[in-house]
Amino acid sequence: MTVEELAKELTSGNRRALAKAITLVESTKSADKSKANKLLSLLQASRDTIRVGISGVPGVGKSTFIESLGNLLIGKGHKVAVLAVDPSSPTTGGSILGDKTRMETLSSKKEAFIRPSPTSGTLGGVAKKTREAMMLCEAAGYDVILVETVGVGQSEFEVASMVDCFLVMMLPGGGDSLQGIKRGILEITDILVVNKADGDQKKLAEQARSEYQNAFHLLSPKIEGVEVAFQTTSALEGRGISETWDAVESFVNILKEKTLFNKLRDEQDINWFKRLTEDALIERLWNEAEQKNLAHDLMNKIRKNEISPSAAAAMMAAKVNDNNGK
Ligand SMILES: Nc1nc2c(ncn2[C@@H]2O[C@H](COP(=O)(O)OP(=O)(O)O)[C@@H](O)[C@H]2O)c(=O)[nH]1
Ligand SMILES: [Mg+2]
Repeated sequence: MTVEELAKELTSGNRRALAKAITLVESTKSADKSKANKLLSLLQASRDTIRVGISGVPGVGKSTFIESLGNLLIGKGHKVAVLAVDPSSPTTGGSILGDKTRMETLSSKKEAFIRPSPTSGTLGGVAKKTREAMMLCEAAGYDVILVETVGVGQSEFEVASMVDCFLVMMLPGGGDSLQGIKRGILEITDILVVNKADGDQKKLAEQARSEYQNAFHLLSPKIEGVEVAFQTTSALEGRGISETWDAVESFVNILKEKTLFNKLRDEQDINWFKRLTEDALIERLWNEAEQKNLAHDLMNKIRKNEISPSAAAAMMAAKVNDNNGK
């Protein structure tokens, strides 16, 4: 299939073409990279979509929540794509594989597309593919993109920087719930959900929610005039899901009213462009033959205390400048 044919199939909503296209952009082969770029240039990704990041520790109920939310959204006439960013399982293809059993009804629906985490190494790599995958899903007509990510390492910050609305799921932790919250997370949260508000834990969940709410009052808002929403849910029993979606929609509507929605996406695109450019330059920096040799020599000298790191860096930079002048 040519890239043009793939683009056409994808735009017509063919899910297999979409899956194939994502595999293409995930590929690290250089022939595939140029095909992938061509494909992306042929596609028109709509901005009339909602991108939601869903984060939380493993076991908090993200996949169960997405199953419930996804079905609700399909009922409302949306087409839903679920992508996973899980740096903790680079070789198994992400925990979402196991999660597919938790998304059984959703994964069987033709209005849903579920994609496990890409297998490529580093987090930056994983998240990079996720941005491209998101665009492909949008070009294929999916208008709600849910990105599931584990609350481990940098992944949630990466995901927060590529979505319109960032939802953080918490367990009903009782009195010490605030200690469990990760540094920096409060600042990137748009909606906070305390899940598993059922059975014995219902009261605890309510209590945790109000504790979080109080803690957030002490912070200046992420966006002026936009308040964080707080919700308790039982993903298992399907309660609070609809209210949570209402909160997402009203968050997005406020962004649009304030003409921040497009600005936010523009900024994200520009930051992404910078990141990709930097990555490409760094790749060249360490891999171009002459520079590689010099770097190797300098590292040996540093080990033997024959040169200081800063002097070595100056020499390296001079070499790069020379090469660029050629
Ligand atoms: N009691 C209760 N259990 C839940 C709820 N949501 C998820 N679970 C259970 O918690 C476990 C982890 O759920 P999962 O969706 O895989 O969590 P994830 O790792 O965050 O994706 C599963 O056994 C779920 O059945 C909930 O709202 N209430
Ligand atoms: Mg999961």
